[in-house]
Amino acid sequence: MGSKRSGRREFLKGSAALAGGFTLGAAAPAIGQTPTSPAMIKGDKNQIAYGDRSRFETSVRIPHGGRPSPDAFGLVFHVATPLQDSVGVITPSSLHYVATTRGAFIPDIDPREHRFMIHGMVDRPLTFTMEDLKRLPSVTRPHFIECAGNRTSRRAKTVQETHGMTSCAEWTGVLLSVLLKECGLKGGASWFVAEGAEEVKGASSMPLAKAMDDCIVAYGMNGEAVRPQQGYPLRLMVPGFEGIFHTKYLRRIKVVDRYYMNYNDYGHLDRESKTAALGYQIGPKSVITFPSGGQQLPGRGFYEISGLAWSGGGAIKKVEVSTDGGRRWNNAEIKGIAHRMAHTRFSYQWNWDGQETELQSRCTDELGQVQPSRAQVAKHWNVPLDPSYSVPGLDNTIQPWKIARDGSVTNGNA
Ligand SMILES: Nc1nc2c(c(=O)[nH]1)N[C@H]1C(S)=C(S)[C@@H](COP(=O)(O)O)O[C@H]1N2
Ligand SMILES: [Mo]
Repeated sequence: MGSKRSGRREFLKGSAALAGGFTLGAAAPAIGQTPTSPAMIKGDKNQIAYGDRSRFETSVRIPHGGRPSPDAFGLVFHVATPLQDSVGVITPSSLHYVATTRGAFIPDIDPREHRFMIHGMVDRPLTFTMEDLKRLPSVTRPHFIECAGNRTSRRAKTVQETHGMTSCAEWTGVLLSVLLKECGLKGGASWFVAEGAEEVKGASSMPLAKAMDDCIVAYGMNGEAVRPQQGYPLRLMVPGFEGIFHTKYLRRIKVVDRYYMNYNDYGHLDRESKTAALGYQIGPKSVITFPSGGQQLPGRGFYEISGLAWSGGGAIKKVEVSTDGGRRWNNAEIKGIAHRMAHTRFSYQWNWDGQETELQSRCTDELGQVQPSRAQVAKHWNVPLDPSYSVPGLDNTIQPWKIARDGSVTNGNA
């Protein structure tokens, strides 16, 4: 496949290998042609007050799993992020995936009225206003969220359909540990229950050790207030835990001494307190976003393969890419800083020879956990290899993308 990592100079020299006949480093306009001036975007008050993207950029979220959102009654169901068009690691707030347990109306909360209470096994139950919270020491950290609904599918055609139920934003707020220390924990306190303000409430049980480690009571997202669909005015961030635990519209945390069965916990991943907590953390996972399903390569030649990797176990340490269906693995380049429990962008320089092949990526996190193949996971759980069988728990298996000779890219699990 000749897909050894090529240096930049070598790549420029070999530009004859580029697809479509374009050349790099020779950007002068053809003789007699000067670049034309574009039409103007007319000044618009609203656009100036709160900016829009170019009308030529049309990437949007789509309903996940085929259920319309909003539905005929205005209920919001799951919608997925267009990862195929993503660059870098931050998902724009307007494209962040949305998941509501059982469908919900997005509550319209006045932040001046909102209260957040911590009670239960504490010395001093406390109620915070948004103003109170904003006076306290804050943290700002990039973190991904991922819904358990992000799983292998034969029907899915694009990376938006296979992996669009994960996004990464920069979150700002107060560490939950700071607030809990302010309340004072009673002896025997070992779990906590977080609850949202809307009808569905999104209540979940979580180990108190996680609360004292890195949970954030977040009011900020990507440089502004958390968006209503993401939990305005306040949400809980539980870095690396499955999406359902990141309680939106956070209004109450009760400190308790055991696992409580809530709406979210009931019938979810695991009903046993001992094993439930072990299933909360998302395993090492990665996916190639370009080239990915539904895209079309214009011809053989050079491509920068690009993708995202993340893990509930901490920072991504290594990403490998295979351009021959998993036979040989090559180290990918990690772009920028690999933050803990955050999407991490990787790339691999590839010369496509025009032959049919399959692309895959796999990552390793700072704990040394390696992303498994579908075959490994099927063997572990003793389920059929056929990807139409769902694996128990969270699914972090390797996603294969098939490249046909005509350059079309399709789901390797189909
Ligand atoms: N209050 C409340 N919190 C909630 C939910 C909800 O329906 N209500 N959905 C959960 C689920 S299933 C997921 S995957 C994440 C999704 O967060 P997002 O919608 O900001 O992407 O929020 C979780 N927190
Ligand atoms: Mo979810």
